[in-house]
Amino acid sequence: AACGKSEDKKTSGSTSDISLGFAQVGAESGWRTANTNSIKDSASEAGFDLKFSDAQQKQENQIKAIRTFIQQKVDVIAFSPVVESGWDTVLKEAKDAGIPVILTDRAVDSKDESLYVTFIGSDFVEEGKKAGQWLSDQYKDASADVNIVELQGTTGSAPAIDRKAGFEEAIKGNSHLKIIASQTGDFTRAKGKEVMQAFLKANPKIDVLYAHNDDMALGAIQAIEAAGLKPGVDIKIISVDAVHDGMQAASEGKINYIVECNPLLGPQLMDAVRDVLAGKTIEKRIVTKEGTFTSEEAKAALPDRKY
Ligand code: GZL
Repeated sequence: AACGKSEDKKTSGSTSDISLGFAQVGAESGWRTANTNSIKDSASEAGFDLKFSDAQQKQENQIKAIRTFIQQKVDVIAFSPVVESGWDTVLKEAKDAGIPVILTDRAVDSKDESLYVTFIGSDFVEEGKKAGQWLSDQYKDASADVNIVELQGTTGSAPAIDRKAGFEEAIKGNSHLKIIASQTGDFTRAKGKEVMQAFLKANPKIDVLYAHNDDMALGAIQAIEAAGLKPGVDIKIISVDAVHDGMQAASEGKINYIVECNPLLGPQLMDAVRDVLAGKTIEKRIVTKEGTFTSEEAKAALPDRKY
C-alpha cells in the first residue's frame, strides 16, 4: 500500500478500513473467553477489520502471529503477552514497520517503553494484596499456624508473578500464615485439579487454598470433594477473576472470597486504537477498575453479571 497509509486513514474518517491485528493468549479459562468476546464484539461495533489469532498459550505462536500482522501491514497490533519476557525482537520489527503496538491484560518486561504505546490491564499486585489482606483479616487472632497452598498461574506470566508477590506482601505481617506448597496450575481447571490432588496427598493439614484464577479453584474443588472434604469449610478458598462459574461456586459457599479481574477490555482497546491513529497521545498505563466479593456478595451480584 502507498506509504503514509495511516495518514490516509486519518483523513478518510471511515473506520471500516482500519485493520487491527490481535494476538490472544489462548482459550485456557472462562476469563479468557470473556476477554476474547469483548475484543471481538467491540471491534465489530467499531467497524474495524479485526485479524484475530489464538496462540494456545504458546509464546512462539504469538510471535508468529505478530509477524504475520506486520506482513499484512495492519494499522495497529494489540496482544496479551502470555509471559513477560522475550518480546523485544518482534516488537522492534513492528516499530521498524511503523505499526503501533498496544498491550492488553498482561505486561512485558521490556526496558524499552517505546516498543508499545500503552498497557491496558489490571494491577495484579493489587489483586494479590486484596486476596492476602482478606486472609490476614480472617486469621488476625490465629494462635496456631494456618497452612496455605497456592495454585499459581502460568509460569513467567505477569498475573502469576504479581498475584504471588502481592499476596505474600499482604500476609507477611501474620507469622501464623504459612504457604506450605506453591505450584503452577497454568490457569486451567484440569491442571488445578491435578496439582490440588498432589497437594492433598503430600500435606495432611491444609487450611487455605489461594488460587490465581477461578478455573484452577474450580478444578481444585473437584479434588477437595473427591477427598471427602468440604471446599469453603474444611479448606477456605480465595480466588481471582470473578467469572460466572467462580461466582456461582462462591454463592454456594465453596469459594470464600473472590478478587475481580475485569476481562471486558474491548471498549478501552478500541478507543486506544482510534486515538493512536488520530495521532493523540495516550497515557502509558490504563488500569481497569474491579472489586471483590465475599460469598454473600457473590450471591447478590450473580444475577447482574455480564459474563
Ligand atoms: C488476568 C489474565 C489471567 C486470568 C486467567 O488478566 O491474564 O489469564 O486471571 C487467564 O483466568 O487465564
